[in-house]
Amino acid sequence: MASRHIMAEVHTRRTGATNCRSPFGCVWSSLLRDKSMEGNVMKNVRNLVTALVLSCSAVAAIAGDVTVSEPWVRGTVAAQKATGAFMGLTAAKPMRLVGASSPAAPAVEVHEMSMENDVMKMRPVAGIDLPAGQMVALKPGGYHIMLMGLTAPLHAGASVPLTLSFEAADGTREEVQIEAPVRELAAPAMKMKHGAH
Ligand SMILES: [Cu+2]
Repeated sequence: MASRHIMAEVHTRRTGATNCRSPFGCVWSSLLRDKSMEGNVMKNVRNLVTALVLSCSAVAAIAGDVTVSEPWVRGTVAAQKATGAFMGLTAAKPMRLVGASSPAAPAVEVHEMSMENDVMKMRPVAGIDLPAGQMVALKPGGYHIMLMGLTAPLHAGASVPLTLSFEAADGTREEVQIEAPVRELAAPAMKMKHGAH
């Protein structure tokens, strides 16, 4: 069993602003590109950006055989006890997401949402198969990680630690720890164009 935490910079450097939801990550990326920014200004912002770019670690974690991309958790209102976590999962070899846990919720299950007789239904599944090299999306209306019994409301700006458990075909387990940023409850499910903010 391996448990690794991957830092922001790898991802930021790899994918740049196009795949980065964090506005700070965008600042970082544009600084990398903007060679005209030099001297004191650059020095001053560098420290700031170094700190801020850590927020980008939420965007992707690459650990062992599974890459987690753009995780996020839907924000909640005061009395709401459950919400969903969403992300892209890409496995290097055939793997299976078999479970998850989080300090934010005592019960965490892998769920599937589907239409049954014109009604949207949600049910726990034993796992989600991840074919080699193929991104499987956990998204609203489909697979998701259900956080139940939330101890506190989740607001944008916060992030939720999640430990994802994967199982390989030979039965070996692997855990990946991520931080999923919270998006406002009303946040659109669709990916926003980067120029929008
Ligand atoms: Cu659910």
